[in-house]
Amino acid sequence: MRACRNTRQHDNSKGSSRLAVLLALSVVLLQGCSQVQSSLDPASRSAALIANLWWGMLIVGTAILVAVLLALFIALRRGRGPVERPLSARGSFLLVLAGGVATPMVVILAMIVVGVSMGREIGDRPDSGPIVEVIGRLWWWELRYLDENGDLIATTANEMHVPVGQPVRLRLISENVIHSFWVPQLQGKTDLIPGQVNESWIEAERAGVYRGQCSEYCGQQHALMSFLVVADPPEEFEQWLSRQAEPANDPQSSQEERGQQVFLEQGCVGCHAVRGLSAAGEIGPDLTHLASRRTLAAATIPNTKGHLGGWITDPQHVKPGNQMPSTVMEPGDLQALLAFLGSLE
Ligand code: HEC
Ligand SMILES: [Cu+2]
Repeated sequence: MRACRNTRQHDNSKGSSRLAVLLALSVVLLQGCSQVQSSLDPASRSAALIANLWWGMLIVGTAILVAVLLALFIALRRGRGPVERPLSARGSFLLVLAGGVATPMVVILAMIVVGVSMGREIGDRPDSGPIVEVIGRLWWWELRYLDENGDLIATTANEMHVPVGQPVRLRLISENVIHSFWVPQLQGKTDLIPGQVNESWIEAERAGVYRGQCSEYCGQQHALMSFLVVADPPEEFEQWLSRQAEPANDPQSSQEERGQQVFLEQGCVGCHAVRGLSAAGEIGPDLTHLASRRTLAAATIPNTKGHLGGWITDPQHVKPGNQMPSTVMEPGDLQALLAFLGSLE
């Protein structure tokens, strides 16, 4: 008896700890809905449509699952003993027809109608607003802002600014492999396919910083090919864009001047452009306004002096396989280079 009671108590505590684990897990999962880069925390009309579709499918799917389990349960219970009021052959046939043919058809048709009309609204691209060419590189994003005539205004990388409440047209281009542009809080995915220009658009409804991610496997650093979309009030966006269009600041101190010299002599110029300097490399990101960006190396590390120094001395440690080689230089040169790069606002 005592042994028996003991086991039961033991089982009880096991049950409640399992419940605690389940509760903790659901809290963690639900938290995922409000965190950065969540498609369930939409900040645009398109993303809200996608989130609603997701919730709708979850609710319908759950209802169907419960109904099927209930039917299974009833069938199992009836199968145990002699059936009291068996269904006629016609009755069973109608039941199978209703549950197995009619219901799935209605549900699937409804989903197709909702999905297609939603897809139309999302695919209905605006015909005005800023144009940004998004170029998928290995493994970072080049961003080229164009005016209405298609002329280049400014080039930047990994941090797209957009005006709140205004549509921005995107032209998605790749010269290497297939990438996919995805900002879950703003819009669905669109692939970047070599040899063609795909179009998409985004319109942020509230100011904020939205994280995006390449979502088509594109090689070793695919997972660290992220970016930020910063939605600013329109006036701030205009200021940002005209700043990005300007050439780089001139060095203001002898330290920055020495840093500029180091930059020119260390081979950085072979891969990086700094407008206003004789630096027009095209393999890496444009660094003209590097200091204005929040992150480095496709949203992999924050843009601080320490991280920047670590990146320049050993980029392969931060992002193994990426296309920037390590540069060995004297500490004094590195400090000067960091001062110069820090002045590129
Ligand atoms: C062989 C080409 C090459 C050389 C040389 C090179 N880089 Fe890079 N650099 C790259 C590439 C490619 C990236 C993008 C890496 C990524 O995010 O995958 C990059 C990224 C960077 C970034 C981050 C930019 C951003 O916005 O994310 C900085 C800063 C940078 N390089 C500075 C330098 C400096 C300073 C030197 C010279 C000491 C240098 N690079 C030399 C190719 C190069
Ligand atoms: Cu990619």
